[in-house]
Amino acid sequence: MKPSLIEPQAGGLIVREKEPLNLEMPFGSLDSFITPNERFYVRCHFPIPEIDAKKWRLKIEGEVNTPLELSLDEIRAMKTRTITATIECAGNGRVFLMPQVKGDQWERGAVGNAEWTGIPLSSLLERAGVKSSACEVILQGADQGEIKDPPRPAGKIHFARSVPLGKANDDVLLALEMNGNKLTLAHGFPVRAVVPGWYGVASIKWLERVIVSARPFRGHFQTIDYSFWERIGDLPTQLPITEMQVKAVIARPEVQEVIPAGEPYRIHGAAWSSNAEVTKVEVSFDWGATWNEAQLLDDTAPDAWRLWEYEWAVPAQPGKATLMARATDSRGRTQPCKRVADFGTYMINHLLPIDVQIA
Ligand SMILES: Nc1nc2c(c(=O)[nH]1)N[C@H]1C(S)=C(S)[C@@H](COP(=O)(O)O)O[C@H]1N2
Ligand SMILES: [Mo]
Repeated sequence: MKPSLIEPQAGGLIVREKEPLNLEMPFGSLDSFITPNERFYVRCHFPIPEIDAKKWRLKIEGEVNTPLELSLDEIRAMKTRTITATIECAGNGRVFLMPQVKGDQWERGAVGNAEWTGIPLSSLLERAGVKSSACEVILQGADQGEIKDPPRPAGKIHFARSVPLGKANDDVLLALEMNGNKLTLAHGFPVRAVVPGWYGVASIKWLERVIVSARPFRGHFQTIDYSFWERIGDLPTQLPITEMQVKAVIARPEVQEVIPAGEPYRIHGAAWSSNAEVTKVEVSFDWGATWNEAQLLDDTAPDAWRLWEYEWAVPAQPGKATLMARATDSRGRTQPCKRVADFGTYMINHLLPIDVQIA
């Protein structure tokens, strides 16, 4: 059966953009550790490419001893692995930035957690034989388009990102399946990369080329776009966006939800980080003056989010309340109170107040 585009829309996703297709999960509907495929957000920069699975080939080239060209059947015949990984778009939460910035106005739902089955990138690299001159692995998608705003390269470009050779060999997966089903077109059929712990931008969909490079790649989607500033002393230095920042997001209540006074209410959500475990989620009702520890729920996996809940004794007095959640991870990182200005329009993990009505 041909993978369809209908599937993601069937899950009641919010349409942020039709062309290119950008769909968001209504995060208030979070009710399971694994995000069902039809509720997993979709982020595309260019039109979804038409791919003929029979003609499709994955090329591995560059600093390798034996360049390869593999058919889908050849890839499917290789030894697979299944991992659970959370992918968040680096622009998730952008609607909360003040003043408003350019880009898709994602709320809370440009994030999902799935079980991915595929071939470790390391096994392809091993087959091709990486030369000692190699430092990075560039992943190229089949999709292409023109960049609208300068500075921009001339003509159409492919969507592409690089990962350092160490990360490529460590845990990058070339996924064929998402939650036990063949990838849908929107999620990158026939093969997509999954780069655990990194923002979604690195998880290249419709993968068609793997280029092993002897020098760092400075492509559009990791310099002009999808980059941030880090300071060396006072001096800002530009870096590509890679690891996800620690973050807890409240699924329910929703902003302006009306909550019955004097009854218990289950506040719940998800929390994730990168290359670390979420060790604590806390909830505050007084703008962060005091914090109450939430309960982390059962399901865990190294690169997956953690669901959490907190039973709130809702005041008997009607009125307004403001809720905030914050996560801490095993690397000792926690969320900043205020927006980090050097993060630009990405990596939005400062504390977000959720105003509700008690009635
Ligand atoms: N080829 C290609 N890969 C891509 C993109 C894209 O536009 N083209 N978008 C990236 C971004 S920014 C994100 S957040 C994830 C989203 O993956 P999803 O659509 O499966 O949720 O795909 C990444 N991989
Ligand atoms: Mo993204």
